[in-house]
This record gives sequence, structure tokens and C-alpha cells, in this order.
Amino acid sequence: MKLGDFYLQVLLVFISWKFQVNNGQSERPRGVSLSNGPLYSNNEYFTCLDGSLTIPSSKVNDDYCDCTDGTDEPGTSACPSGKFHCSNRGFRPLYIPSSRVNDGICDCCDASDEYDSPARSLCANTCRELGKAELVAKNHEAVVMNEGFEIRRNYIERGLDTKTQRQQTLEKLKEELEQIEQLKDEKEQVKDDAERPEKDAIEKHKAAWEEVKSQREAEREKERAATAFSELDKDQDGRVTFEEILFHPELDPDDTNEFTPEEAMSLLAEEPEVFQDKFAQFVWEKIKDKYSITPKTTETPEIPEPPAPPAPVDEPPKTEGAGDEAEDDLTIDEEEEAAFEDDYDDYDEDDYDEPLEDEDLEDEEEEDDDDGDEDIRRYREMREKRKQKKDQKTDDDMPEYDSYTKTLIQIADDARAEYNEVNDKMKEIEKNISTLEKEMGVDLGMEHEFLPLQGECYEYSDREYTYKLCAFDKASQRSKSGGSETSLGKWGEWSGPADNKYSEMKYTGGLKCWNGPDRSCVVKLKCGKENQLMGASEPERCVYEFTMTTPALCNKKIDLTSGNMDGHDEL
Ligand code: MAN
Repeated sequence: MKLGDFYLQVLLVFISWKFQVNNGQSERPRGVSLSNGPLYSNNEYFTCLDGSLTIPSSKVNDDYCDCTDGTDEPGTSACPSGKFHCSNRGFRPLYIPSSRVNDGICDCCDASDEYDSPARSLCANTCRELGKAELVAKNHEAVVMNEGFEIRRNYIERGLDTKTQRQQTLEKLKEELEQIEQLKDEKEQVKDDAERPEKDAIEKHKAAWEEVKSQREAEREKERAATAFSELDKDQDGRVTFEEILFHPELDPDDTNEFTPEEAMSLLAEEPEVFQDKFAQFVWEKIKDKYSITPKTTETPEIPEPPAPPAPVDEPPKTEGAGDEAEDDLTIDEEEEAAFEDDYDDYDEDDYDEPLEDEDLEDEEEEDDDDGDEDIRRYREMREKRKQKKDQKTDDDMPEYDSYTKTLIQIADDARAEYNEVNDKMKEIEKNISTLEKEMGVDLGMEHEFLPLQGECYEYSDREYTYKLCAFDKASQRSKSGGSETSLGKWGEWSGPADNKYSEMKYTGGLKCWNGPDRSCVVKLKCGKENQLMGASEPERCVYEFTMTTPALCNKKIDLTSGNMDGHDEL
């Protein structure tokens, strides 16, 4: 090679290193975009793009960083803040940090970032394939968008219809509420009017009963005083003396071991002895808490003959309706009792106050067959039941109301029932109004297009959890290994950016995270043919992110024939 040729060759390599040639049309330094090309076109000098310095043009891409903004080295990795532009013809142009230039890794699909690296031969130009794939994807998106757009149209119709319907229903409910409120007031008046006399009559009845009870109690107290007097009057001479009192150390007023005559007399109103009247008047009150009246010993009644064995088994059973009429409505227990009474008519039940002892029946048991034993046992059970029943009703139970009071109670009961019925109806209407107003209060999109999602729930499962979104209501998580649902938040608001507000929902105030915030969830929405949860993740602890597709967001109609897939908003 001649010396001249050699220099020419070196010059060409240098030029190709510094510049890129675009279709032979314009030359601009390597790593500079077409639009920035003119800024580098002066052959003598170059001014850094931030205006901070002007340098000779020969210093552009000389692998030495002069400009603080890195613009003098767009095609080398000399400037830390430099940016390399890949044209990526057939795909999308791209800026990469110039530190990635010739680093052995292919960043640009046209391989232009590895122009002077051993990896150059390994970096194929994949821009055309990527461009094609992107076109297919865009085309698919456009098809989905157009289909979703039609569905959205339908959503809008439904949304607006429902909005109108809801408004009408709300008005109707409010009218109904007004009417029922009036009716409730009327019923309340009737109830109050009925309850006043009822209350008076009941109080009167109770007061009379209290009076009777206190009279009875006074009577009993008098009897107890008389009994005590008689018991204390040891010699039965009609007087209780302090000596007789001294026989009862439990009456010692200061509860010491020594019960003195003075103390005994102090109980007898400072007298040595008292007659019954004075005892009842002054003494009994002082000692009644300490003195125990000797319980009466009741005589053991003679045990009557045990019941006769029941009728032989082969006796024909009583036919239905054969008994007297009152027996027809008896319960099983009562029937059983009545049958016994028929069998043991001769027995006076009061003679059986003491339970029969087994020994008393032994002889009988020996003689009787098994049926007889069984009957005796049942008879005793029946008698015990009756006794318990009797014990339940005592003299201290208030007697039934008189018929006038009963009528007043009945009238008030009826008025209460009518009032309650109207009141319940009113509450139901109020509840319906509140539910409806809550539903209507939700922002369902500019054209009500999100209405079909309201009240619907969607699920997504990963390996560990099943996530659930009930649109405009709540988000939750349930472990696949069991356990209860964890709230990830309740409907909060639309949280997309100002120009795309309806692209993101926010659910807040979920179950508190241990040592962390209340759980919350963001739902990122994008256009799709169906309402479907597509993913769920937890980018930060207890902060969740769902992705979801919905036709409600397919708001563009794309002309697939024009090749321009950007679409336009339908007005
Ligand atoms: C549960 C789940 C998780 C969450 C932890 C936090 O296991 O709700 O998603 O990260 O609690 O303790």
C-alpha cells in the first residue's frame, strides 16, 4: 500500500468512529439523533448544548469529556452524563446512558451502541423483527380496544338507564317514607293513648297487690311473734320473764359469753317480764333476727296401700274419643296422667306427700309382675311432677289482672303491634334509601360506564393467596391454606393521574398490618374485553396492587385500515 492510501484509510476509520452516516444523506456525530444533528453541523466549533462551553468541533467524540452536560461525547462513554441515541430503524429510537456504549452488551436493537466492541459481531440487528412484533401487538390491542369499545357503549347505556331508574326509585321511596312517617306518628299516638290507661291500671293492680302482700307479711310476723312468745314462755304462765330469756344465750345483745340478767331485761324493755301484747310490740323486733322458731314437726302420714296393679295386658285398649271430652286436647304427659287417674281413682293424692320408699313397695314388687313395677314407678314420677308444679305457684305470686285491666292490656298490645309493624316498614324504607344513596354516591365514570362493575366481585389466585375485588366495595385476600379473609381495604376513590383519573382505583383502611400500616390496595385498570383481575402483588409490605382489565376503559375507536393505530376518542 502506498503511503497516501494508508493515510486515507486511517482517515476513513477515524471518520467512521466519530460520525454515523444516515442513508448517505446527512452526516452527524455518532450517538446524535436526527433532530439534534444541526446542533453539531458546524465544522469549526461546537457549543455544549447547555451553552456552558464552546470547543473546536474536532473535540466532539474525541473520547475526552469537555462539556459538563456530556453533549460533546454522545458517541463515547467518556462523559458520565452523556446520552447515546440509537436510531433503531424499523423499531423505536432510544436514548441510552453513554456509559453503555461499547460495554459488550447490546442495548440498541440496531447494535449501534457496540460499534467498537468485540461484541459487535454478536449483536444482530433485531429492529425489524421487534418492529413487526410490536405492530402485531398493537394490532391486537387495537382489535381488543374496538371490541371493548362496543361493550363500553353498552355499559354507558346501561349506566345511564340505571342512573335514571335509581333516581326514580329514590323519589318514590322518599314519598313512601313521608307517608309512612305520618302513619307512624298516628300509630304512635294511638299507642301512647292506649298505654296510659294500661299503665295506670297495671300500677293500680300492683299497688293493691303490694298492699295485700304487706298485710300478709304483717300477719305472719304477728304469728311468728306469738309463736316465739309461747316458746319462750317456758312455764306457760302467759308471761316471758328475763329468767326465761336467759335460757337463750343466742339472744345476748353483745354476743359475749356472758348473758346477764340486765341484758335480758334490756330486751324486755327494761322490765323483768312482759305479757304477749308488749312482747309483740317491743320485744319481738329486737330479737327476731336472732331467735329461731322451732320448726313444726309434721306427723308422718300413714303410707296408704300401693296402687293396684294395672289392668291385665290383654284388656282392650281404650278407643279414641271414648273418654270424656276434656281429655281430647290433652298433651302426652297429661294423657298419661289422666290414664293413671282412671286406673287409681281411689287414691287421694294428698295422702302421698311423702315419697314412697322402695322398702314400702318391696312386698308389692315381689308379688307383682314387671308391668306392675313399671306402673308404680311412673305413678311416683307423676306425683313428683305434680308436687313441683304446685310448689311453683305460691301465695306470694301476684294474682291475675282483673278483666278490665286485661282488656286495656289487650288494646295496648294491639296498638303496639300496629305501631311496630309500621315502624319496621319505615325502617326498611330508610335502609333502602340509604343503600340506594350510597350506590348513587359512587363516581361511576364520566358516562356511568363503570356501573356494570358495581356490586360485582372478581378473583385472582397466585400460589399462596386468592385475592378478591368487589368493585366499589372492598378488596380482600385469603390464604389458600385456610383461615379467614383479610381486608385489604374498602372503596376509597379514583386515583389515576389527572388526565386518566379512571385508570386506577384505591381501596383503603384494610386490616392493620402487624407493626405496619393499615392494608391498602391500588387497582390498575386497562382496556380489555372482559372485567377480569389479571394479577395481584404486594410491592411493599401490606400495600397491594391488582391489575384488571375492563371494557369500561376502552374509550377509543381505532381505524384498523389506516395503519395509524393511535385511535381517537369517540365523542
Ligand atoms: C399476611 C398477609 C401478607 C402480609 C403479611 C404481613 O401474611 O396479609 O400479605 O405481608 O400478613 O404481616
